Amino acid sequence: MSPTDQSVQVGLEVLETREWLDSLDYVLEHGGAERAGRLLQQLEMHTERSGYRLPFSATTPYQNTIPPSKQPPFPGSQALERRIKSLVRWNALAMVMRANKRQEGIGGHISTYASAATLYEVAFDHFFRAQTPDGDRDLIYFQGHAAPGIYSRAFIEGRITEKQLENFRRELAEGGGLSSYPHPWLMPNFWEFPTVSMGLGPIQAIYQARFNRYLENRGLKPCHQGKVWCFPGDGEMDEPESLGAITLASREKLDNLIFVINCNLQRLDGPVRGNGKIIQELEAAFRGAGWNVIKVIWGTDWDQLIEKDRDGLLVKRMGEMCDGQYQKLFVETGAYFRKNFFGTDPRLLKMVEHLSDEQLAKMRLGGHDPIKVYAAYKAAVEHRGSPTVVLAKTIKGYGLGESGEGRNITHQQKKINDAELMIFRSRFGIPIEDESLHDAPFYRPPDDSAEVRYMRERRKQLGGYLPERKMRAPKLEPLGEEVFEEFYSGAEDRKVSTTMVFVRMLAKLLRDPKVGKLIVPIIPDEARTFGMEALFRQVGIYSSVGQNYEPVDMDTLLYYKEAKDGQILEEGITEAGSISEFIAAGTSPANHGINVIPFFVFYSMFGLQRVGDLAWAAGDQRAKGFLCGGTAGRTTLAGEGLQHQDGHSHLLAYPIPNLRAYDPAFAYELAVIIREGIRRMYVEQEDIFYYITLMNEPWIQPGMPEGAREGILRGMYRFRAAQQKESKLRAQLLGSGAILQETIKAADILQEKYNVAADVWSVTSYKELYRDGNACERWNMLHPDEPQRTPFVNEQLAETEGVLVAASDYVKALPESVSQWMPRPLIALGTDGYGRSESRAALRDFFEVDAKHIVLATLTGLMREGKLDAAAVKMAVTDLGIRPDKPDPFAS
Ligand SMILES: Cc1ncc(C[n+]2csc(CCOP(=O)(O)OP(=O)(O)O)c2C)c(N)n1
Ligand SMILES: [Mg+2]
Repeated sequence: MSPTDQSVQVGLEVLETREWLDSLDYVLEHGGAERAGRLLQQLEMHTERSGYRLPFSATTPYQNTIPPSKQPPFPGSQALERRIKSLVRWNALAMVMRANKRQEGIGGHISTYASAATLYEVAFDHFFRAQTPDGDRDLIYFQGHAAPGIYSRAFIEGRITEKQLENFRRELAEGGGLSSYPHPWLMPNFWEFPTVSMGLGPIQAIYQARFNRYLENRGLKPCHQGKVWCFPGDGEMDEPESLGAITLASREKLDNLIFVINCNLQRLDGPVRGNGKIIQELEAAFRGAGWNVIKVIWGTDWDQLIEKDRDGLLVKRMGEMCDGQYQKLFVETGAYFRKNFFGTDPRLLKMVEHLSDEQLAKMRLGGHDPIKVYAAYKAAVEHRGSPTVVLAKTIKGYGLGESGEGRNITHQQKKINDAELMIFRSRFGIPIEDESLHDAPFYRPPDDSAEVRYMRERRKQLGGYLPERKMRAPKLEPLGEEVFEEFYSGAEDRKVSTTMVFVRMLAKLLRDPKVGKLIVPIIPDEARTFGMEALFRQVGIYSSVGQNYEPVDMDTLLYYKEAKDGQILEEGITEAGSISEFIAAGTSPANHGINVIPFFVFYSMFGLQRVGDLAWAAGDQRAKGFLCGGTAGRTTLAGEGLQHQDGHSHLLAYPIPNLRAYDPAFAYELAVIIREGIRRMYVEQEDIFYYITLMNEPWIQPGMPEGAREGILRGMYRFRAAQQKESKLRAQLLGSGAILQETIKAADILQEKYNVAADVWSVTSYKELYRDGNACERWNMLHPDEPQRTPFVNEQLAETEGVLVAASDYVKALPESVSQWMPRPLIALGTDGYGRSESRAALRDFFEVDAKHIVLATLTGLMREGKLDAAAVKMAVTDLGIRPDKPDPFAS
């Protein structure tokens, strides 16, 4: 084609496009959007039927979802809100700068909030409701790194003192301080959700919204107007947890959920998608998942240009640029902008010829424009039928001047220089004189100033201040023994596993007239593995729509019964989702004032190991409830191999300070622990939660020995005393969970074959012993002249005689962690190593934790004490059938 032919062709195309667009405009005007939509669908179908494949696009053009014609009027005083926002910006900046001047390296972030200020301020002034008309409340997951801005607002509101602000990140300073990020553990009256570990906020927000619906559908929560707002960063969306549950949100039609993603195009090191466009990528993901997507890209300054863009030239150009280029455009001069953005086409240049370079440089982005942000939020809260995500384009470090705005280093910036401070001050109109500027003093207008009065009035209209955390639920009435007492007496007639015992206890709790309704069983997808299917029928599986199909197993007793008021939360195969649901339930007493008692039952290997960071977050936010690690132990789950056999979850429980971890062996131990757990968490309202391992190996459940209760809870008790009182060879055998049975067998062998009198101890919790030992140690160190305290483990063993041997289905580090307080050296047996698939017996032999190895360890201890000679022990090795050349389980 010659150039002339080509231009004729282009001209024709332009004409043809115009005609089609004019027709569409006509339909829109006369038939409305719905008619236009149907028509477009018909066109699409017609094309497909004719055998042509249309290019698929999950995205819409790179422009605002809400056109100016659909924008609601802005209801507040823009001038006052801008003043307030400027003051919040200033104090947020000042608190980080001052903290870093005082103590170099204390950290803090100024650029995240700088980019998000408008996103938060519009919400604080118009949307976040501390109380809704029906008595509900909005729950807000603030972006962790934006914390300075949230503190700064609370300071101007008069909720945080200047002293606290001064002590940002220095909680230990005199007068108290503010935690770096949202930590309910550190600020239990302020923060509700720890969000700074990226990805945990988004997934928790989704499950929070789902859990709110669950409470509503079950009639436990009478109000329903509250929304869940989550503010993630655009970089944060790369975390698998951030996007991992978005289809659940749309499937569940969670229109009580709003994500506002601060798309400043940057993360820590550089651009989020230098070569792509994060907003478009996220739009595709969320639209594809069925969310309502609202893009807020361009500010009001762009409206006129876009309106004049009849041929879509501008929008096309907007779509061509990648984020890396945009990042540069927004920090460059107006002339650069003109040349590099509009300069690609004379028609584009013409569109902006009436604008000076200065005006061009000031063209604001949507995320910094309250009018656009307000329109988006209003549409989001009014939207029904699906969750909404607002994708707001902003500039990282907005307003921080030459060195901070939109630069790759901006995330780490803690300070700006005096000249920049001056520009910032003047740009945002902060009434601080040049002379005092260097110290970046805080500024709070007086209580009777227009700003403070306005913001307080706005908050009053929205039900009060937030964030605010407090215990909103009343204390639970203490439980009686009815549910638990049958487990104290044991059952000699049949073998049952602790998992079976647990399920029976849960079923009884569910039937209890007082707490039955409050129990929340949460299971990813293994109810049948744990023998919990009877609960399907008993209380039903929660489904927001009930059961719209006839279940295939309808004719069986234990069919898969879904119901709108179902009590079981069967989450599907997502441990991250299930523990997020657990956290939502476990924080419900504080967040909703509704006492519910969650029991999250999972394969123990896929708990603390798989979702440890969420468990840590659960502790931080003071979640209550029971994490139940099913099929626990490295040798108990026969045949499942390396990715199922858990020998370390109890070790992983050590670092979470308020997590109480137990490895009970018997029904009565479990009953005592669960009963006490409910008392401490819900009657005493202690901020603790529980990790309990459950096993699937059936055995005879003995009755509870006299006086065992205290020991069960504190970590150990003597389960059985040796019968031969006169023997000179003595041993104390410590066993836990699954391996307690091996310990008992070992004691029998020792008595019968080797004339060793061995007491058997059940260690229910090494962590409790460890905690107690350290507490005594510390107290003793700090109080040298007072009577010294004795660790419980020492108290228990001090009066005993003989060698000490401990065996568990977990790594040796557990018993070794408390051996320092034992009266004599300890020989620890455990399941260090990868293991094999294999049967229980073979695995216990492999790991050297079975009865014969416990016997050998005991004889070895006696030899070390000089009570047996090596020849006797060597003979025992042979007699017991132990191969000295067997592979080392730790290394093979
Ligand atoms: C799980 C996790 N990994 C890494 C970090 C460290 N980190 C803190 S902020 C940040 C960048 C955040 O970027 P973005 O989400 O885009 O937020 P912005 O500050 O740009 O709003 C990183 C990597 C973290 N907090 N959590
Ligand atoms: Mg970012």
